[in-house]
Amino acid sequence: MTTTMMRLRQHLGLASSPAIYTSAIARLGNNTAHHRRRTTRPRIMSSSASDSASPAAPFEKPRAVVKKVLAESQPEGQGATVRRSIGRHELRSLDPFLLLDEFSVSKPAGFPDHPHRGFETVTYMLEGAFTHQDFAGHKGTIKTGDVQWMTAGRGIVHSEMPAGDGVQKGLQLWINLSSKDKVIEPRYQELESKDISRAEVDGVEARVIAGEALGAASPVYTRTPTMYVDFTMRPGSRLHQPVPEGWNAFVYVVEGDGVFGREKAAPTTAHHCLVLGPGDGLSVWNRSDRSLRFVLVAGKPLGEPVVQHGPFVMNSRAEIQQAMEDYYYGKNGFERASQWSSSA
Ligand code: FJE
Ligand code: FE
Repeated sequence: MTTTMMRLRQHLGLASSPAIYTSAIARLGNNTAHHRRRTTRPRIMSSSASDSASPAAPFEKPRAVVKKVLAESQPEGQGATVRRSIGRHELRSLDPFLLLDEFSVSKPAGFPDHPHRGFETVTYMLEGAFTHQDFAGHKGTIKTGDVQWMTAGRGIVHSEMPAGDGVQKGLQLWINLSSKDKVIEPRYQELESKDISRAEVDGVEARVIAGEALGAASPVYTRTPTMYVDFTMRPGSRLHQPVPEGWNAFVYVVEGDGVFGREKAAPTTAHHCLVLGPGDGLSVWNRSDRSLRFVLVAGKPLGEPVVQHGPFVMNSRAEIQQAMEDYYYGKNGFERASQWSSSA
């Protein structure tokens, strides 16, 4: 069977093996959601964990946790395991976010050749290394603490495979693109760990992947306005972090346990995703005796219809049909797809 044939069969759900695309479509499902447009009033406020003169939270409208979801492990890719939070049944999508996977992968498992169109993937390595290769010759390895911000735009075909021995861990976030950005040329923004802006205030460390926190700012350009911060809080510390009003926001706990939103709330442990309600900032307390590590992610909702078919995310069924056809025939951004296969 030719590669193109296999591709079509896979997309139609006819593939025998390897079945990465079929499983993607089956698991990620067809997700049609209509979102109301909202007005957004992003605000940049000065922020400091030492801002503790007043016992009350320094926000007019502190954000509370409105939903808590445990990211349970599930198979994905080829022999890989992910803990999916955003994108799972209970948390279909949180405009503009489509998916958050905490992946944990050892060779020879991984995510072999697959396409993307219409959104961005942000891969943040927590432990170990991953090698990516795409159909345009872009190749690299990201290691612990590094970030790859990939704007798939009109089309990318790539592989993402573990590079080291043992378990390689990280987070992969999918951010939707607005209709006008779904057809742009693909682009990468890569940050090595040492180049990620960081700040430390009163026992709270922030690594800023996008946006700003504790006075540190990220150089990443976010086409869909996004804030993404990795916080580590020492025992006994607290944090008051502004989050732009009108943006959808969530927390994913990586390690330890913490109290989020309300001082009297029950602590949340690792692998839980917390959806935050409306407001202008988030307060967090670490009352445990070990470090708390979590990511805080917020984004300006696009307010556009979302039609998802596995690794293609567009605004309508017709556009999904077009994406599958383009991928199959190698058109409109997928020209190199038919010739290429990764060396991994
Ligand atoms: C996949 C489409 C995909 N979660 N976490 C379909 F894009 C993928 C995929 C990933 C992925 C990759 C990494 Cl490095 C981390 C991920 C899904 O590549 F697995 C399917 N089935
Ligand atoms: Fe991918």
